[in-house]
Amino acid sequence: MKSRAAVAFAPGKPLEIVEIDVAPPKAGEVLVKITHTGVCHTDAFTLSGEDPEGVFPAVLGHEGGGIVVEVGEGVSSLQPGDHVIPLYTAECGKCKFCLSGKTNLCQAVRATQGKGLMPDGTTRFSYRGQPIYHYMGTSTFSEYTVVPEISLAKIDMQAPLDKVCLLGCGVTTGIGAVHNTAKVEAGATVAVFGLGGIGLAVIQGAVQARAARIIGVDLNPDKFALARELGATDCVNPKDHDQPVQEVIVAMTDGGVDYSFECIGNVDVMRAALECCHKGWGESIIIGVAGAGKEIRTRPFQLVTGRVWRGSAFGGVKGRSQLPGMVQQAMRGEIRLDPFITHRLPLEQINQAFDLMHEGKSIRTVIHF
Ligand code: NAD
Ligand code: AHE
Ligand code: ZN
Ligand code: ZN
Repeated sequence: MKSRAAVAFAPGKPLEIVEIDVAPPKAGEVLVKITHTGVCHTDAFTLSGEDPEGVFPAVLGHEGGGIVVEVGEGVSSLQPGDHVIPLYTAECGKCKFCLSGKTNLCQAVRATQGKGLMPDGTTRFSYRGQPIYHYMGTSTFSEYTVVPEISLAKIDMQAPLDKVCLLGCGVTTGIGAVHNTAKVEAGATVAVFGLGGIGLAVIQGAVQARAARIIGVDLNPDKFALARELGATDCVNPKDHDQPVQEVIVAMTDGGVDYSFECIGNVDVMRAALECCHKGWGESIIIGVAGAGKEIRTRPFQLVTGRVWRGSAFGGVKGRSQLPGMVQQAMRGEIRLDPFITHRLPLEQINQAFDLMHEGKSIRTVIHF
């Protein structure tokens, strides 16, 4: 079938809106009509050419919501008409990772997914007879996409897809990192580096966890008002201080925070986020994605003296079993999505969504088809 899609033909170039061909779903696959998709910084990261797994031409996008159109052979858990959120972290329920009880990082389709391919090693997208790669197993920047059954969370049909699409990445990642990865407890002190969609979702999670103090850090002071509205108790702009930001936070918190979250993808900030943690127990969670060749560093003494470095992918959330419940929470108002949606644009204007992000003017732009 034909599908309107925003195609990344080459790194560093704007997306091109073209009509691509989408082949029918094969065994274990599902054809989904995407109604809405957010634009996450990770899409921009991969488009920039910094992602070691980036392959071109590709249909990017991984924060979408849509409706099942057709199921392939053997698909039993979904049928046409079901509302779904595509998952870049699948949940097969059978692999060593799924069965470990220790991680959400199902590996059932991860190897082919990282190469921009469906599990059988081929692609369902083409343009003028040439293959187009998938992205993160989701490719939500196409009106029609093909996704493995195990990479779809079935959600309440009453849920507004134009909002809950944000649970496909940003909001779930931030909230999940607080509860599943850090396990922030009531009364804790928290620092959040980067106040984009991910950092603001961390703030929301920290409020749910009843953290006593939530310190937002950003170089762009325009981000502070919404951070405060969502529950940040303090906002720090490193540019306002002569000392390194970690020293500023240690001084503000009688020795450091209990938990910090890096929501930028900057390895120098990752160091600052670790080093602003309290001696003996402070934990720093890396959420931001850093480019090819980047490495983190600190003095080992920081870890010897009890600080902990962890990472979090999709907030440690198991998508098929846990995302439907988060959608219900959003419908009950227990997870707020509206504050994240600063812009709405049609697919044809998706490049503007990337511009708004790079200019620091948006939190999330939701694209409609
Ligand atoms: P965003 O662009 O909306 O927000 C980033 C924020 O960081 C901006 O407000 C920016 O002003 C601020 N910032 C940039 N450099 C800074 C610095 N040196 N000091 C302080 N603030 C600084 O991005 P986002 O969509 O919120 O994504 C944030 C990061 O999280 C990206 O790296 C993205 O790839 C990553 N991410 C990871 C996961 C995961 O599962 N691990 C999921 C989603 C996004
Ligand atoms: N492809 C990159 C890594 C990208 C990455 O870390 N992705 C996050 C999700 S970002 C969503 O906005 C993630 O979940 N990673 C776990 C996984 O299995 O990909 C690289 O460095 O190669
Ligand atoms: Zn994302
Ligand atoms: Zn699995």
